[in-house]
Amino acid sequence: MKIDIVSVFPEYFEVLNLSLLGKAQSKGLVEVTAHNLRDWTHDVHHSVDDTPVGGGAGMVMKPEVWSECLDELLQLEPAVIENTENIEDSADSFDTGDSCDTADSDTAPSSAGPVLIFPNPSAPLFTQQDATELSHADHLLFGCGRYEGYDARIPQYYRAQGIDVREYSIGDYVLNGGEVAVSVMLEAITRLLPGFMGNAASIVEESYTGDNALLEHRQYTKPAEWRGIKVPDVLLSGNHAKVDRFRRDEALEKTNELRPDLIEALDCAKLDKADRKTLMALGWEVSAAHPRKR
Ligand code: 6GU
Repeated sequence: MKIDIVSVFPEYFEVLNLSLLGKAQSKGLVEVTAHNLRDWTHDVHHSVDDTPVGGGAGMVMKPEVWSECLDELLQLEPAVIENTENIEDSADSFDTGDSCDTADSDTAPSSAGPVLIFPNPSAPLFTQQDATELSHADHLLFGCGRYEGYDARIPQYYRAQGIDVREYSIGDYVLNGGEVAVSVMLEAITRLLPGFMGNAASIVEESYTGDNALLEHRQYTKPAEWRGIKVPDVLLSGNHAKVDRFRRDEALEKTNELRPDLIEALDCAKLDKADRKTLMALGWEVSAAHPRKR
């Protein structure tokens, strides 16, 4: 997988040479290059931003600098779009991020060509499903915005050129720029690459993975008693079926308490009898397609 990152702080991404991603790079699994957006400026001040049209605080990243950079990295010729004003002006043109919620999206490559990704706090949330989908791409290009953001015509233009363009937020809080968000997304994506992690099974069992995503059960290691606190007896019983059931119930209980939205999203057809019993005891109705709170 080839990964390009464009930022006004490319040094920020030197951390990617450490740890697992560094190892994956030396193994040849991924090739990460961080570019400085200012390398595509022509003025003496190397300016990448300008004041917002329509007024307001802060600065907005200019489309011309980004397009010279992105054209080069995507190997596209400059073009002029037919139309122009307001093609994205209607409310229903916003990308809700739902377009890829198909059943087989876990395995389907997201697209044959490159995927262009802009971190944006006003975009759909980046999820495990997005990470899985993007882990199948062969070229990812991240564009880090700074200041108040980037000119909205940049994603619009590259979409019109047939590029798969995504905008994602990583959570409901404000960061100074896209750099941290990109490193979060990159870690979530690259750890899913075949050969990246030693133990592939540990990926499958994690939270937010698979068709029936639940928060994970608690974990314990030895000793069986530490500072007066015992590990639950059933985990020491050697009875695998009982251990599995205990962990599954704990996952259901924890998810019920902390993330009832994940319970509501479960597919009842994929729940076993014991799952249903536990959910019913927690106050859920499980006879429809998805659980509903009684
Ligand atoms: Cl993707 N960017 C910025 N600047 N802030 C964020 C974010 C992204 N996601 C959450 N907050």
